[in-house]
Amino acid sequence: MERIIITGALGQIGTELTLKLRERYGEENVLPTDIKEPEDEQLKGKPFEILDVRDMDRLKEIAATFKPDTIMHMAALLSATCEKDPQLAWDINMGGLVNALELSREFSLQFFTPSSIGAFGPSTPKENTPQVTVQRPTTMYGVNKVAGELLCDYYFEKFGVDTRGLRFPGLISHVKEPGGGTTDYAVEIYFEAIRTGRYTSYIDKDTNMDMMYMDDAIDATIKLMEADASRLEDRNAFNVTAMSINPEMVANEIRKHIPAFEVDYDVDPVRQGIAESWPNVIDASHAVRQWDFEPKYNLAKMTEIMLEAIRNK
Ligand code: AKB
Repeated sequence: MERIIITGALGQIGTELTLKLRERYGEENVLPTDIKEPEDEQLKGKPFEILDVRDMDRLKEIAATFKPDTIMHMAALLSATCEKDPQLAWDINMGGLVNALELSREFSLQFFTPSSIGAFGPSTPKENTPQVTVQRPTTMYGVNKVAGELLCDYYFEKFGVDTRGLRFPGLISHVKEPGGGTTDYAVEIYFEAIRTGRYTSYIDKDTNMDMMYMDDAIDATIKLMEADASRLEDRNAFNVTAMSINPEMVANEIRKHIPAFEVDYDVDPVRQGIAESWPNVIDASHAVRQWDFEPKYNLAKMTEIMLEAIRNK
């Protein structure tokens, strides 16, 4: 991995991934792309290309000029947005993925794309969800993710494309807020704790989902991409997680820093339904064994950092 194109670079993961990769591989070797111009000061005025991932001609034009050896395909709609317009979700999530994989085949690129805990469904074992298990999701996002995981395996087996990927849990960060996900509450709650001292959660207080601090997610992505290929038995869609938490647990942790913090609940049936169809805690032992996955942040450490960073904004 030396010259990297990133799709969906203005999203929650893409923004921090771009900054970290530029630091590590040099600004001239990382080309972020997205459907609109960047507004973030850290990305403005630096190399950037407008790209709708459904436009294969434009994707090829960018690759022919930039000459990458890697593509990190982050562009996708998240779970709650997908439920509002499933047709559009298929178009962007699957159309974009096929284009990025085809580009990798044609230009011999190393390839990364995230899957998600959304690739699991109500019939999946909820506790210690294994790497290989029942995957019958009931959301369009989940259908996209399962199909995507299989497609990535197919491109490796059939065409020899070096595809790699992680099943991300909810990701928590202070740099860029997510949009349209089921796990977004776990970011909003920190921002509201600082802004207003109170938060109304759309997810019920005792609904557990896997989560991870963004620094761990970015480190895991780079570690997997740089891992020795001969150690990778699973290759795509590795389960990764750092904590299994619910809104009440996050609220209690925030109260250690802001004792007057108040939380109430106005449960959204759509996002609550999605959350209940996902695992409570997944098993990340394959990632640990095959490429030394080792998250550094637990709820306490992450809460301290989130509150401090948002306060300083
Ligand atoms: C979402 O909630 O849709 C995402 C995810 C877990 O994939 N954060």
